[in-house]
Amino acid sequence: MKLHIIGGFLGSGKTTAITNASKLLILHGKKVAVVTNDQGKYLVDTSFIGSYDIPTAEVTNGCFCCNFNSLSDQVELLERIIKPDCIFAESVGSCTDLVATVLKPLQLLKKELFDELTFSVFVDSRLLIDYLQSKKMPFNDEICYIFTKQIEEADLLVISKIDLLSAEDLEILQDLTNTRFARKILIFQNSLNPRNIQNWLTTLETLPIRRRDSLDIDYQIYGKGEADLVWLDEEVNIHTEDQSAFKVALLFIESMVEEIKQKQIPIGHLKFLLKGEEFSHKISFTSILDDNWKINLPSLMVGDVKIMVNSRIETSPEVARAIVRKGVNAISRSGVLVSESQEQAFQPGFPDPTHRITRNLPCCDECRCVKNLNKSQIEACLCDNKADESCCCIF
Ligand SMILES: Nc1nc2c(ncn2[C@@H]2O[C@H](COP(=O)(O)OP(=O)(O)OP(=O)(O)O)[C@@H](O)[C@H]2O)c(=O)[nH]1
Ligand SMILES: [Mg+2]
Repeated sequence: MKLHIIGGFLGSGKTTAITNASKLLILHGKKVAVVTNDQGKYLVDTSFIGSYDIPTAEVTNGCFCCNFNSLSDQVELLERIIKPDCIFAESVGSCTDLVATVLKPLQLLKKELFDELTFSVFVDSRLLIDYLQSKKMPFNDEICYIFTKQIEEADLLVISKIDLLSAEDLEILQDLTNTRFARKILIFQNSLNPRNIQNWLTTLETLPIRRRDSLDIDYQIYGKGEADLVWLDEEVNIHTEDQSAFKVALLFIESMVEEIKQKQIPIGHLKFLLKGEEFSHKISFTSILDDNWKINLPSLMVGDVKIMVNSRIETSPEVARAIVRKGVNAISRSGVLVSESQEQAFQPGFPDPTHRITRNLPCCDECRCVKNLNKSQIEACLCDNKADESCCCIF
């Protein structure tokens, strides 16, 4: 089984790429499963991926690194029940230092779980071009620190949403990234395009073996950046007498978004899943707001809609709660029955990884010669300590 760990900033396109890759693999007769992960309890991503009948498991209430055992338990569970050819595991978008806290511990302590372990980091091309051109970023310095550290530890950097860049900007970005990230493998991707998704999957199949370096990272800055992005979880049920519940749900979203805009609160990711008996729609807002978000939505005539809200915005839990109140008040009128449940708004705790491995792993753990790699694959291994006597792959 191949285990693909997917990191990268909030809203960078991880779930979109995983879902579309899973659909493609299933079409080709493969068995796939996904592990989702977030700070709260009720995850939009799990419901969204599950709506395509892709088997999922969750690591909730914290990131993979602080819940390493839960991650490995979920992978084991999926392996036992589904026997997938591959598992995608999507980490929290505000999480970094995954090489030291997830990849290396998996390689050292759980190597029996998988045959191959890959690591992709996603980044929104529009944020990346601003960052590389030293333009003002939409978040505070500590949050930007997480963004840069995620990019730094990537061995495969997937530069997503290139369809939203002009041809000229794409060319500039390609030049900038080729110079700045000469040692990384780069993919420029529109995750809505199956050919681009196939290219990512092919790259994952053929990644060269290389040593992964743990980050040199300041956890005080990282912890502050993580805490500054408040987590909000909410479920709103709307019932209308006149089949207008979908329209009312859009009004609720619009009101929340307008309030966030007015207060100039930076958005990491604000996502809504609208569910009814026969439909499920995900609506996302990221740091670069799309004012035309309603254009491609259907106008459904239904009496009941359940809205799941997950958000990471740069504000306090009190302000986040007040924004939801505003949304609820905007739709509360006669003929509309609104009920809420599961509201949670909090600042994520300080990152406290289960394991943190900073040293280089012995060659056999890096290049997995224990799994009978052939001679040329082992020779291609870039490990410093290939000649370590404790290593089983010396010739
Ligand atoms: N046009 C375009 N939109 C994309 C692409 N990739 C993702 N999106 C959109 O970007 C938004 C965020 O995508 P997600 O896949 O949910 O992002 P994520 O990284 O999983 O976000 P978190 O789980 O919150 O960290 C959604 O509206 C997607 O439809 C892309 O390549 N092109
Ligand atoms: Mg996601």
